[in-house]
Amino acid sequence: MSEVTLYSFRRCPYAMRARMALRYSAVALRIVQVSLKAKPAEMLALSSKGTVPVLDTGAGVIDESLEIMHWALAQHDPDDWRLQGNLPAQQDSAALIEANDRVFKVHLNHYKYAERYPAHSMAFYRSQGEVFLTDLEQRLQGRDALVAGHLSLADFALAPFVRQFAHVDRDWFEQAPYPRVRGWLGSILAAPLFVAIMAR
Ligand SMILES: N[C@@H](CCC(=O)N[C@@H](CS)C(=O)NCC(=O)O)C(=O)O
Repeated sequence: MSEVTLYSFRRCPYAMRARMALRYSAVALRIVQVSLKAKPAEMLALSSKGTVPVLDTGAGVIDESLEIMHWALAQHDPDDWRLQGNLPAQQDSAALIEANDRVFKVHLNHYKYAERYPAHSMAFYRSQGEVFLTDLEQRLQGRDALVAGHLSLADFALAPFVRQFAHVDRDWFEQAPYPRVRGWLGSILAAPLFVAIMAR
């Protein structure tokens, strides 16, 4: 396969998860760092909705991060991120990612930008997000991954968002009652894969 191109923004959690899957799959990749304030015309010509990440595979354009992850894993999936042959785990994974993207992400935004949502306090928005953290904490009982016995798609799809949640108030997160989530997140963020996709 010839080189594929990813339009990306370094700190965007959706772009991070796409970059992790693409790097893991070892496809030859050209990354174009875009400014969200001045998106390149070539990217908007590929996808008019104007969000990152956007992947140009040469055979088509994918402008949803989760679909980019699936595309990457279809190329190469050496550690079975797709949990092939385990349909219940695949369904659990899909539901967990959907809960992240549709519910936790909303609470994360409210918590992170609480001053823009004066209806409630920052602590209130944080407690809404903690419902999800509590689920993750329970999932990590007796294993080091969210869905299966090893890290898989959901772990990498969620980690950038949990990272953002943790970074809103690091002192709070360090003492919050989610020690397994802390350990899980810490090991993903310290691993060579994440370090590589965040390199400048
Ligand atoms: N559902 C999309 C969401 C992507 C998204 O919202 N990306 C943000 C940056 S983190 C973006 O590009 N926003 C447009 C902007 O800020 O102009 C995906 O999963 O790829």
